[in-house]
Amino acid sequence: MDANELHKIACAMVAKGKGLLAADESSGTIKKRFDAINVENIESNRRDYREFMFRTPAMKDHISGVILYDETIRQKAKDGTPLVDVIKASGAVPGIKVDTGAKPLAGSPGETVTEGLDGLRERFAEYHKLGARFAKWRATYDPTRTSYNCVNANAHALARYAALAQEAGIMPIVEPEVLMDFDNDIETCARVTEWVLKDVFQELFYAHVQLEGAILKPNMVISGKKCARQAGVEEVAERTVKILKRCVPTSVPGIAFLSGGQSDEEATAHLNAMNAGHDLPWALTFSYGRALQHAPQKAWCGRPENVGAAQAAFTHRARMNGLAAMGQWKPELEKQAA
Ligand code: 5MM
Repeated sequence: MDANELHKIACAMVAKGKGLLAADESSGTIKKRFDAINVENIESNRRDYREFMFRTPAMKDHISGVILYDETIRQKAKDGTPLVDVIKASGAVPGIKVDTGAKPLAGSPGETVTEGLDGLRERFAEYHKLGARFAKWRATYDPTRTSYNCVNANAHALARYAALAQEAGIMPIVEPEVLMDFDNDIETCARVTEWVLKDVFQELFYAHVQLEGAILKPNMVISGKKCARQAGVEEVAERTVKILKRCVPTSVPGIAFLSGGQSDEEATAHLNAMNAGHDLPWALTFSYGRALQHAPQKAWCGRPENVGAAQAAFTHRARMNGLAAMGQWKPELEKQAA
C-alpha cells in the first residue's frame, strides 16, 4: 500500500467543483430504473446506457470518479473500447462496488448487514488489474429500529473492507446510509446518523485504516419521506454539518453524499447550502446515483435518437451539482438549458 497514492486518489475524488457518478446499480436495481422508462433489462441496453453517460463531454468538468458494478467494469463500448478506458479518457477515475448487498441480520429481525468479505482480497487484486483505483461498500440502517447489533456488525464489516482495499492500493469509499424511506423525524435521523458514524470511525481506527486515504459517503440528516414535518433546506444543511463535525476526523480529505431518494433539486440545494453557509474542515461534494441519473434516464427511454437530449440532461445535473459543491448554485440556474 502506498499511503501517498491513496491520499492522492481521495483528494482527486473531491477536487473543486467535481463529484462522483454512482453508476453501480446491481442488475436488480437497474431493472427497476429501466422498468420505469420501459427499457428491457438486457446487457446491451445496460452497456448503451452507461456508454452514453461516460461519453458525455461534461464528464471532464464535473465528474471525478465513476462507481461501477462488476458487469460494467468488464464491459466494452460498442466500438470495442473498454468502458474503463472511456471513463479514463474523460479524466475521471474508475471505481468498483465490492459489497454483495445487504442481507437479513440474524438476531435482529428487519435489520440488515452488508456482506461480501469472503474472497475480497482476491477480488481486489483482480479489480485493480481491471483498472479500479477506488471502491465502495454500502451499509444501510432503518432509523426506526436501529439496534446495536446492526450498527456494530456493519461498522465492523465496513472497516474490514476498507483495510483490505487499502492493502490492495485501492482507495475505500465508506458508505453508511441511514435510509430516508420511513416516517421518522429529522431528530431521529440525526441521532442514528451520529451513532452510526461514531461507531464506523471507531472500527476504522481499530482496523488501522488510514483516514487520509479514504472518503466517507454518508446520508444527509433529513426527515424520513413519510414524516409529516419535512425539514427545510437550511435545517438539513445545519444539522448535517453539525453531526459530521461531531463525528468525522479532519484527516478525512472529503465527504461525498449519497442522494438517497431526494429529488434532483433537493439533493443539489442541500449540498449547496452546506457549502455556501458553513465553515468546513473537509471538502463536501456529491456521489449521487438517482439524483444524477433520473433526468437522463427519462430523456433517453432506450431510444438512440434521444441520446443527445439525455446527455444534455446529464450535463445539466452534473453542472448543477458541481456548482453546489462550491456553494455557487442558485435555483434560477435550474431553468437554464444545459
Ligand atoms: C447506484 O446505486 C447503488 C445501489 O446499488 P444496489 O443495486 O447494490 O442497491 C447505491 O449504493 C448508490 O451508489 C448510493 O446509494 C448512491 O445512490 P443514490 O441514488 O442514493 O444517490
